[in-house]
Amino acid sequence: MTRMLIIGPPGSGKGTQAARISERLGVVAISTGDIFRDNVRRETPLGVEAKTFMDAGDFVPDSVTNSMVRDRLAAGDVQEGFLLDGYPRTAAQVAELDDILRENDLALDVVLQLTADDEELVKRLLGRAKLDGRSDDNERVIRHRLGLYQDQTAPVVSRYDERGIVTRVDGLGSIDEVTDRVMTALKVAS
Ligand code: B4P
Repeated sequence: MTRMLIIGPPGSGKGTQAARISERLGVVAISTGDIFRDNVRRETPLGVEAKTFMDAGDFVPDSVTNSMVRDRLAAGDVQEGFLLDGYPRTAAQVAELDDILRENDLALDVVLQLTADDEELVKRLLGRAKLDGRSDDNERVIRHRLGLYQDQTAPVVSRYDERGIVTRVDGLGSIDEVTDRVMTALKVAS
């Protein structure tokens, strides 16, 4: 059973690799970004609240995000393992996740960090913008999201580094190459 986080800057391949890891390890992947986007599409109260922040490339407030994740992790399917994609992104979210896991008698096995340089990230996200026109994939908003990652999410990785559970994987190269590296890092034959 694997309980893991995948962390990386926007465009590093988190969502892309999370889907593959989930399939290979047979664990449920939970992406906060996907849950928000689904709510935006369905125009739920959560989606209406999240949309303004997402369009600007800002984080959705911790209170909103934390209660959404708390509800999701209460579902029975996480007992067989899980992969959280895009959460936690702030110090307050780390504290909340610690509480949720403690209350449910769960512990994290590994935090996978994907790395890539800013120019490659911008290039990928502008490429995605041409294909699916995500409202937060324009250069100004992308650079803002990269700045937020450095300011708020890089310190999150340091917190897990102190606990000795971070595995870093180079996110450059083709999607298949990165998957191979990830699987090797997770010590699972790909
Ligand atoms: P996310 O959905 O997490 O968006 P993201 O950081 O851009 O990552 P994503 O998973 O989509 O992209 P990936 O790197 O896989 O968050 C979106 C927004 O939701 C946030 O800005 C925020 O507003 C809100 N949010 C989410 N979680 C939150 C939280 N915890 N707290 C507060 N707010 C939160 O892929 C990017 C592109 O690169 C794809 O087109 C892909 O095909 C391509 N790609 C991937 N790997 C590649 C490779 N090896 N080579 C070439 N291209 C590659």
